[in-house]
Amino acid sequence: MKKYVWLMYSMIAGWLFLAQSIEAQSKFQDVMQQRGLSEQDAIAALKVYQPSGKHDEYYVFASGGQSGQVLVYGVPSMRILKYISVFTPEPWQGYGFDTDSKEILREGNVRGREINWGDTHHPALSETNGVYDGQYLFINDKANARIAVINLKYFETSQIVVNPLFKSDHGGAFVTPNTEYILESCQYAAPLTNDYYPMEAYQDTYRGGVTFWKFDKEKGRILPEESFTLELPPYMQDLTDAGKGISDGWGFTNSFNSELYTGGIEKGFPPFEAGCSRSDTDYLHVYNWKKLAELAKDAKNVKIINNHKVIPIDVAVKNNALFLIPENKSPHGVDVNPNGQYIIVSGKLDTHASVYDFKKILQQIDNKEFVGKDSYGIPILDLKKSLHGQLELGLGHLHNSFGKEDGIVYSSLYVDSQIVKWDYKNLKIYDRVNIHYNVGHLEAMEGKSADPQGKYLIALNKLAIDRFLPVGPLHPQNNQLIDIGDKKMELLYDLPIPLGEPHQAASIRASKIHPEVRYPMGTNPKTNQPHIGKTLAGEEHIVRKGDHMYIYATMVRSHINPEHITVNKGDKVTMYITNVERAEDETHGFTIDHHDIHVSVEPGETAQIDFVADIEGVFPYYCTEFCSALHLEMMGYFLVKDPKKDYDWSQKSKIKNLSPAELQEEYKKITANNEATQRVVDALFAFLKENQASKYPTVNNLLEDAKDQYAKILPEKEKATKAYKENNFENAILLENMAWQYLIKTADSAIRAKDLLVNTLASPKSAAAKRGEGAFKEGGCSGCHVVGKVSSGPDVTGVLKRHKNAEQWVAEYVKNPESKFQEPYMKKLIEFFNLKMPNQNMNDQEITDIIEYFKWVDKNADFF
Ligand code: K7E
Ligand code: CUA
Repeated sequence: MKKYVWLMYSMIAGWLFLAQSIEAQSKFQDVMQQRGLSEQDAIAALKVYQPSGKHDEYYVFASGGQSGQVLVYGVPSMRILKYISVFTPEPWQGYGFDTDSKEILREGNVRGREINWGDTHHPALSETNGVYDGQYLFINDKANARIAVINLKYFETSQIVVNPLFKSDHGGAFVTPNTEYILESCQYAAPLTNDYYPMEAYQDTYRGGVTFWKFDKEKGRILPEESFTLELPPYMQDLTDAGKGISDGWGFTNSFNSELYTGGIEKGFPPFEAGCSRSDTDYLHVYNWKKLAELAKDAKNVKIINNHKVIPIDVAVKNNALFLIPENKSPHGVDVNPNGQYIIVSGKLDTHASVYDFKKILQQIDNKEFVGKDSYGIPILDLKKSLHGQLELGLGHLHNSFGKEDGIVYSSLYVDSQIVKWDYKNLKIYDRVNIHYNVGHLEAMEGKSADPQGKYLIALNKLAIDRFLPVGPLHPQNNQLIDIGDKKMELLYDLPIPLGEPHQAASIRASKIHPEVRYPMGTNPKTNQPHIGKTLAGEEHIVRKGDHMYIYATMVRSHINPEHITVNKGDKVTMYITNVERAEDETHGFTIDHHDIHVSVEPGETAQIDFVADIEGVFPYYCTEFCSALHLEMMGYFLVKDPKKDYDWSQKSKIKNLSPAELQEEYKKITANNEATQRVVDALFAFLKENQASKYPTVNNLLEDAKDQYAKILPEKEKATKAYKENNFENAILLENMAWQYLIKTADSAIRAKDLLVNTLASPKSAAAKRGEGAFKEGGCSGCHVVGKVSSGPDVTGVLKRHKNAEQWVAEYVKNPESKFQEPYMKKLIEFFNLKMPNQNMNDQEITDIIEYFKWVDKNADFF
């Protein structure tokens, strides 16, 4: 049995037949029965369930389809973690509502037109030597031919580039092995200029192509001025992949209209779908991007269209940088295998997958061995001579993703609604699994990198039909998790995607992603640079320059500074808001009512909003994240007055004043209350100091935050005392009240720091337990037993709870294992693990110590 399934079995086994777990066993079966779960369901549940607080092993970045966003979820739990806003405004994150993110969104304007959505298809992770490096994510917008860059340090979109030539794209984003270039191939051919040409001019003036966007990893930016495009015939280029390993330097793009068909259903012509699939073959485009990049440097090799360098077809051909190979009719995905030798083209309209061998392709190119030229003069290689082989997989083969073992690939069958596991070297099918329903892309973990991880696979299904509670005619899509860790694939879990059609996903080990938890104080997250409006606590101010008001504001639990902003009707308003928190996850949101404004300000971030105060009135503004117990009080007033008007009002209502004696009474009450709170805070600080909280960065951030708040108490108290001495009891009370607020904020952060610290620190081991741990490890026990895990022997956690008179039982067992082998429970264990525990010749002291160690393990079981 493979390790994974076996581990699950042993966990279930733990429930089912470990001694003294009869109660648990019946509980387990009760739940299964009540919920109508089969044993297979229960195993699947155990494989995906993550207990609260446990993190997933993989990140999956799925395109958000028509939402123009990127979806982030964890595997195996399939818990959704984030929607990254890319081509579409997203109010929670303030994307498209604050000035800096609007700037990025507006970089994506096409020919001056604001575009506020995208059709995202293919996310790609940045690579170093063909392996994912966890730094950047790229994604295309098919509808408007754009590429976006997402910085994985902050999970924020940092750049959008518009293709200057293509009207739509599909073969993007795909990266070269060191992310030198991001490849974007055209989909629907059109004139590369922005001019009109009639459909009859299709063959002469419509073109496709591949754009090579130069990427600067240091800066995290695409450099449009160093980017270029290879012109291609109007064959409707589809998907693309960059070569790697032995095919590094080359790129591959398939297509589906070698017929150059132009449709015209309304004129009585057969529709596109018929005309584009008439011929038996289409073309796989093969090009040498390294050579093209060299060519693009010389002005004589390029023509400039829309301010962008284009290498014409004939220049590429003359320089032996562009070739065609026939491929079975109307194929779809093209995927280069991990070492770069094989290129798999999916059949789509043909039941066969075609495996091309790059060595064979290169040999023909080197020998100038061509079967002819297409009508644009591009040399054509022989299909048979280029193929390693073909294999019949089934109907509607769309995409491929590589497994961990050499030669293993998983493919999606759209029409058959299946995933097939097969061997592209030996051309053999190993397994099939039915999915629900109509799968497009699929993603085995890191399955498109040079270092695939296998283990899990996501099927990105188009249809969900009956999978979920009905929500009207528009259904969610369905991403299904499949266990591929064993010989047989096994469907585990359904994740409804209520957002758009997530064509493709890219996955990566969680250990490779290192996002920041806060910004350096005053950062503009869109540029990663200090913001011009950076404002620290104490620096808040408002300045007028002509009719332009500049507001430098801060947010911190639980106030916004300033709290009153008065402007004239018609004033331009620029507001800079800095979240001066240092604590993790202390985000504040900001809105001014009736102004279509919302920003999210993360700790350390400075956000900017710009608007015109064009309506008169009183507009509350407030924090939109429930950030502390005093969150509702985190507000202020934006007042817009008309300078031409007189505002007439007189004070009629009066607040009833308290007598001095009553005020003094209230003052006493609040100071007594503050002293009591102070004692709580002192105890918290003492605990944190005693347990060296400052040694743990995350705990320390919270502690620093608590200290920040704490430092504000004394000045308030001094002012309060002074006011009291001056018999200004009213103010003294207000100031003590402010001191109390800071005490509460201090306590809030300190309590969180304490909880975290307690969780971080398991209880210390006694001397005996320490010796026991040594004996356990050196005595050979750890060869079979791993604390917190079933390995080749059972988990020792809980061993003292599993047996009657457990300490004595364990002592006897370690001393003389043989003596217990006949016990029914032990018989089962031996049968299950297929192992008998050997006698390690421990002495009595060692055995006593080991039992002490086990006690410590049990006590701290939560930390393992
Ligand atoms: Cu097959 Cu756009 Cu990659 Cu959808 S594409 S499925
Ligand atoms: Cu800040 Cu609510």
